[in-house]
Amino acid sequence: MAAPSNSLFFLTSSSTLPSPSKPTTLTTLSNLPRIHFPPITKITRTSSTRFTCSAGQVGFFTRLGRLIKEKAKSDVDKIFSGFSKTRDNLAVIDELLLYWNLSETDRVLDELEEVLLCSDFGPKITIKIVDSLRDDILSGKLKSGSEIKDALKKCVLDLVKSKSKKTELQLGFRKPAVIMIVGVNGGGKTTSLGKLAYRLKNEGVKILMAAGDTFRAAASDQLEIWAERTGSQIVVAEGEKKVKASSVLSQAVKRGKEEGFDVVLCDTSGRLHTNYSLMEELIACKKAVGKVVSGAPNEILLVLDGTTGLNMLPQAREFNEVVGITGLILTKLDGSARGGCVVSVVDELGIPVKFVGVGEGVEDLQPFDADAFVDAIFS
Ligand SMILES: Nc1nc2c(ncn2[C@@H]2O[C@H](COP(=O)(O)OP(=O)(O)O)[C@@H](O)[C@H]2O)c(=O)[nH]1
Ligand SMILES: [Mg+2]
Repeated sequence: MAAPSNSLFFLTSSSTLPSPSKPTTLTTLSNLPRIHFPPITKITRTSSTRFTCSAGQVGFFTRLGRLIKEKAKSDVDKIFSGFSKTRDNLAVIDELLLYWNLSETDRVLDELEEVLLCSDFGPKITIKIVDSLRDDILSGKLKSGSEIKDALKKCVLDLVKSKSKKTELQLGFRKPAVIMIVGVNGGGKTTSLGKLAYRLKNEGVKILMAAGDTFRAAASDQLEIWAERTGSQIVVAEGEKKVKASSVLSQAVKRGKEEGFDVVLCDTSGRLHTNYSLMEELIACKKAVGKVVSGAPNEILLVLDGTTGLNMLPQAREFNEVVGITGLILTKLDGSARGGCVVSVVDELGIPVKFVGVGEGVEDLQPFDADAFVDAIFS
């Protein structure tokens, strides 16, 4: 059943406010009363990096995806500091290899194995890496500690790159592009959506947010804060009656289409991946947006909490089976010494990591770049 038309609000919280003292008006989807919205903090943008968009531009989304990824290269410092705990953990490898000599190959490789396991590279990847190093050492290809270290880095890089192609956002060619963010509760969906909005806004993209987490009462308030922070507009469910998440998303995408938004960012509710009704809801959401814009959602990004290490694997498999995941966002890697899970998750699932969350700040969602990642974890 469709949601009652008076239960959806379209909040205007854009940075185009005439003056911060004026209350922001609320545009409704129907004949709703006007409410006031607090003044919006303006987000400053550097005009030199702004990506201007005009309707009908050929390859708009392709260029946007590439641009966002290219920016990752200039943000290596963020990646570097974000992975500091993993790097500290892996620094033991340098000590191990400092006084390297051939007669101690077995002991050193055993210790290397332990270090990689502690950083959540996972048993499969760890064995793959260690076996490959052992072969090259015994065949005389690797003769020094520094050669072994370089081979280790190359091995990890090859693993990530071979399974994680298309790390740019794939947004199709129809406006609005629709991105659905899914994952278990507390993983960082809403925060990542907010940070992604910030990144896209900085490129001049017109964003509409959809508060699709209708399960938790406070969820849309949290998203509204992100809408204010990023000067985005948002569609939320309001009122006493429970509104279906799929209705909110479908209304938002309709609105996005009618009003020429470039991207609709859809938040969804989280619960455990084993929760049947959550999975049903996500399937309904996916169908609902696809009915409004053919090919939508263009991206279904699964948010995985990096601190859960290898426990994220069964979660990821379940979500992927049910809704088909197009990319991963690994969050909270700043707080975790287990950055190796990036490698195991990519290897196990063959789904590209598109972004990594390395902090709670608005700029702490970084496009994933395999080279920067390997340099950051093995300094
Ligand atoms: N340190 C850190 N905290 C994060 C990151 N991403 C999200 N969080 C925090 O994780 C908590 C849950 O995030 P939230 O977006 O509400 O998760 P959701 O339930 O999946 O929507 C919040 O306190 C966020 O600030 C990250 O990359 N690093
Ligand atoms: Mg949330």
